[in-house]
Amino acid sequence: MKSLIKIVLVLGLFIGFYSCQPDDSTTIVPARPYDEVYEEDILKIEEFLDTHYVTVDADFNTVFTKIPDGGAQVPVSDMPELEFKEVDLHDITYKVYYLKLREGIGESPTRVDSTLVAYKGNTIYKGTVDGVTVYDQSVFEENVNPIWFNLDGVIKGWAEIIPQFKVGTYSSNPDGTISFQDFGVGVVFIPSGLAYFNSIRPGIQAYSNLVFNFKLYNMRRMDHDRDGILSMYEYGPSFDQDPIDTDGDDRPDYLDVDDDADGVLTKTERSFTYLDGTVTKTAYYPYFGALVDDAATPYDDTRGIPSCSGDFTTPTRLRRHLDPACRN
Ligand SMILES: [Ca+2]
Ligand SMILES: [Ca+2]
Ligand SMILES: [Ca+2]
Ligand SMILES: [Ca+2]
Repeated sequence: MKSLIKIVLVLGLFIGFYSCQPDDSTTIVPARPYDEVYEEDILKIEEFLDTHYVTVDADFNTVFTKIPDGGAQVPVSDMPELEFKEVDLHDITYKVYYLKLREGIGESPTRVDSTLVAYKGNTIYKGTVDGVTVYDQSVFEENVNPIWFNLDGVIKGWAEIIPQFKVGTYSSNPDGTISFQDFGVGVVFIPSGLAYFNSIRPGIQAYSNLVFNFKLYNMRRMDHDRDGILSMYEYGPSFDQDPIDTDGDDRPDYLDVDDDADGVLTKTERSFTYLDGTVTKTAYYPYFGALVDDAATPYDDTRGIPSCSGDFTTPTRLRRHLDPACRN
């Protein structure tokens, strides 16, 4: 199904940009052990998935409703769109469930990229009214118009699941609005340990499991340290591990302008000079060389950042900006 959503993009959409940042809390209560809380959280989440069905409208907005006694609705836990990702943190393997309502057709962000997302966040508090179990799905935050988020600055549950989706396409309209099509849409069920845990925030009690319906409209590759190497390449071999820190100064490579601490900026180490006629000019090797040489440039574009020994192509080579042995 092809959905067309028209959205007015206005300046100032950065309002609320940090609203999902975990260090933005107002109050905290004494921390309980993560494993003890997680045991309770995952029970509540799985019970919710077992006892509710979802309706999805034409714009992929979702409503979760408790299945009435004898109801024939399909519980979320039985939907083929339900997937989960295991996330290791706090010496726990968290299970993060998400509904992949539509994957999207474009690129996927990594957890060090920036994303343009519209979302609705609600809690799922379980309680009892007149002896009947109820689930309060209070909405604590909603952005119908998308806003940009750096995935390295949001709660862990987001950073892990948003990259499981892809962006779509977009086009400009004559009236200045932008239409997005075929973007990724999902719902994620985040245990409190991967959200705000013992922090109390507006509309969110301590130890709240959070549910987000999100639409991944667009993304931007980031280069945090502006050394010309995308953060996704500097992060390390796996986003399921901590980022690499070549020189061990507690600043990961993707935030470090001199990754090997040899006193020469990474940006300088990926530069080279070439002759343009009689004029010496400077250019920069990309992390990976181009597949095809561009005949318009006076150098070989298939070369990426070389190793000390002049290997320009082996994908696993130790690139020279990470090898202080190159300098002397
Ligand atoms: Ca960089
Ligand atoms: Ca470092
Ligand atoms: Ca760097
Ligand atoms: Ca260096």
